Amino acid sequence: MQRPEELNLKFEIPDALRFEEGAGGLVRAVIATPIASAEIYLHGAHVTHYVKRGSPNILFLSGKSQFSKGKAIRGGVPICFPWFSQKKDDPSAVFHGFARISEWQIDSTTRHADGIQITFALGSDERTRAMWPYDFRARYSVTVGDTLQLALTITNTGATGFEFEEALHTYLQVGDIRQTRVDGLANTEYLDKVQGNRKVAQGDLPILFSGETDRIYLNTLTTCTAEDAGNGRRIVVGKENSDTTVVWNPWIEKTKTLSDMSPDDWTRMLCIETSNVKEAAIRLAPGESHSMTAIISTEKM
Ligand code: TA6
Repeated sequence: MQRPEELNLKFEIPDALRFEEGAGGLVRAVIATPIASAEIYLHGAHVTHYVKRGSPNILFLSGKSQFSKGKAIRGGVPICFPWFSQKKDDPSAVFHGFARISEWQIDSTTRHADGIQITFALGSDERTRAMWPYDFRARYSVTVGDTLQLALTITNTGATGFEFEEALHTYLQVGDIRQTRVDGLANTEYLDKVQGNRKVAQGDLPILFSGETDRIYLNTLTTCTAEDAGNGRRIVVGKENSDTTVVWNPWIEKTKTLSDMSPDDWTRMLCIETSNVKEAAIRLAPGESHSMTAIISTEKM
């Protein structure tokens, strides 16, 4: 396990980025600049905080989240890879893939034009091959500034082609989901998990929330905007090289089944997930790479 003192010797950026022990004794990078601050755990390369000076937290993080090996952190931006939801050929496999419960290595830290950038690395090994029999290298760059830029790059380092799914499962913090609407997905179709994955047309309407909402929007490259009336702001989720967007709020009953969420947490969170899932899964031949990016920002309403 990488220790903070060793990481600081190699990667600290004075007055901007350092490593420390965080919740559960897990190691995290702490970024603090005049514009924004963030926290990213090596466990899952998991962004748990992104706050712009003078604004409420942009990411939701459950006060009951676990911070332990083998468990996903509840909130922030979990990385779903190399499959989304249940693994097609093995329903007993870890939900949303193994990336979010793996310890990533630090690849680099730099002052970038758009902010402070930290890059994480995860590669295949015996452990991953036992779950997914392919060789890969993943790089995940997090850039913290006026926007939060998240770029996940997967490279096929093996001798055979493979197909993977991916999602940046972003939990946004909203004042009240019942006063929140999402624009940007009009006139698309989605698979509605609440209706047995039936394909449904969104029509020319924004998304409003009045019950459990769990939808995979298909063939959409658009930027989504969550109008967070409760906080008097818009949260904008732009993306590159992503063909699907997942929208999720568990509402009352589903939240009761989640031991790492408080019963009323559903009112404060909304997932808008930059992804390539289902038919948008990515196929890579040996040596090929693919990058998917999410860009998260806020505007005053
Ligand atoms: O992204 C939506 C979803 O697939 C939901 O169906 C729900 O399962 C959610 O992910 C959370 O999954 P998790 O494994 O983090 O509890």
